Amino acid sequence: MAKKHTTMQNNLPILIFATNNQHKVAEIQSVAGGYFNIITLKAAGIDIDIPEPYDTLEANATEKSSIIFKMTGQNVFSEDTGLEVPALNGEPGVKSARYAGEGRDFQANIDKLLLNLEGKPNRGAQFRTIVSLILDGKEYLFEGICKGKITEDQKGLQGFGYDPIFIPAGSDKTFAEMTMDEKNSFSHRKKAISGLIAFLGK
Ligand code: ITT
Repeated sequence: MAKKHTTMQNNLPILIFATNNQHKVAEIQSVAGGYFNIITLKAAGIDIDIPEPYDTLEANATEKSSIIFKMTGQNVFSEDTGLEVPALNGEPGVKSARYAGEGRDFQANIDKLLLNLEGKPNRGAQFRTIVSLILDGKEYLFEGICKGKITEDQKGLQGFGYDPIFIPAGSDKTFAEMTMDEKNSFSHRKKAISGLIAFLGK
């Protein structure tokens, strides 16, 4: 592991996490321990609304990490995630945060998705996460996919976003009915971050 990215305290790499989503921070903190140290944007003293202007998860993830790298010159990662529903031609996909409008309202997004899926026999879906890591000025991408299905009704209070209506394959509970550790045992985000962790360990 490259020493120049390490802290004095625990000898682990330090990465700024370019996100304003505190749920993502909590989920990644819970799997990063022992592998790397996360500096949040808040802890780095950065208060900006990071844009997501592109039509792919990859381009948006790159945009988020690049902006923070340009501001700080430090090692940084970001991630962009979408819920992809084949019966809706892949929507909400890259538009997941703003599916029901610029308000980025989780409940309004869920309501719109359930309405659009009404009467459709195929309720299959997948979450896809792209992590963009900029290490020493070079970018690396990692992908994580979690396949599953959309429920008829929402269930559970944990998590965020579309968690109350998504059941991962191999479970009978929605993500919102799971503890964070249970969600991590299936999740797109955990899989993508595992790629980053394996890369850092090389
Ligand atoms: P940053 O860009 O600041 O990282 P964001 O919330 O805008 O945060 P994304 O564009 O990646 O992040 O996420 C799009 C939306 O997809 C997000 O707002 C949620 O509604 C949903 N989403 C992402 N990950 C999810 C997860 O693990 N479970 C449920 N919904 C999720």
